[in-house]
Amino acid sequence: MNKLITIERHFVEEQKRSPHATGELTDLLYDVAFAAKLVRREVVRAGLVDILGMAGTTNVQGEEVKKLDLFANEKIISAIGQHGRFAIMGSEENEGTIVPPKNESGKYVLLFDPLDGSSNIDVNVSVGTIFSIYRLTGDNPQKADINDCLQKGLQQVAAGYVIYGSSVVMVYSSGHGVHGFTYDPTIGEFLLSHENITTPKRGKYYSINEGSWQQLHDPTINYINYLKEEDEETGRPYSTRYIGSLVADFHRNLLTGGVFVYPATKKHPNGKLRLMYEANPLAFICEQAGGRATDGKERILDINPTELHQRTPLYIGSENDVRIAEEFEQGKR
Ligand code: P6P
Repeated sequence: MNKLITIERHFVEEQKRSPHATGELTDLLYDVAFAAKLVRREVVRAGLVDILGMAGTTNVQGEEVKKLDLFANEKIISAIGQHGRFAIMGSEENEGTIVPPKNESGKYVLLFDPLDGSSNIDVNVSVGTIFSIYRLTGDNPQKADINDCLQKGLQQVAAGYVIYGSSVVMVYSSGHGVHGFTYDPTIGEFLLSHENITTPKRGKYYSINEGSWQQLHDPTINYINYLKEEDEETGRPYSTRYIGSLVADFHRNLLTGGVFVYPATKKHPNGKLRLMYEANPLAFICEQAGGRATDGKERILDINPTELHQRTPLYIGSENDVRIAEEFEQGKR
């Protein structure tokens, strides 16, 4: 019988790898896992209670916000902020930074997308929470400000996501590999189900919104056409898989191999996805699993952020596939 390892037990074991660890990061990850359980409880019953539908407001991206987005956002801020372990937070749903309700000793920064892909909630398609943890740049939590949030992705100390799908899985890395935990509602625990996830060097799926074909620039068109060509030696044509929920598309490609592409388009000249809330945490996970993530020219984790909600083109997944995509984007193919 497989050992039943809860995510909390795993956090503690991971902490033992760092002899100087104070346990504070472990506590933060506890809080994130707890918040994920609260969000899961509502997401899985969304069809049963009047929590669906437009909340009538729009978020900073100008997108309609559904009630579940608001709920997830509020739960994460309150469930995590109450322990005073984070000095400052940023949410994809909030324009500015958030100083947690209780900010005493926190030396960490939390950035999160509370419920990505929320336009899929009403049709029971997987959605996800994405999170990213950095250390404060200074040593005084009271002086934490937006500059503590605008750090390069390679400064992350931990990152992960929760996918609310046919099962609820939390995937995280604190720099020692990528590990997945499946929620068991009978005991209310996330149990280790995917230890040391490594992503195949080359996949068989590509994920892009083909409906944007007229919006694409030539290098991207050339790349997608390359993937559609018949070539047995390189496993082409690839199959297209596009759910329209980043966490779901990323998670499938992480496990099976493949490449997700949301490029710069005529409509989104800097891409649509957010650097700090989506690209950086997933790039951290992807690289820890042996994959690659770039904006077509630069490694995502090396991008120097200038704005909290800045967008970036994103090519992420199997290393060889992303490298080929880069060659097309850079005109080398
Ligand atoms: P499009 C969902 O709104 C989201 O932010 C991601 O989860 C998803 O990958 C992307 O946008 C889908 O965008 O333009 O293809 O509908």
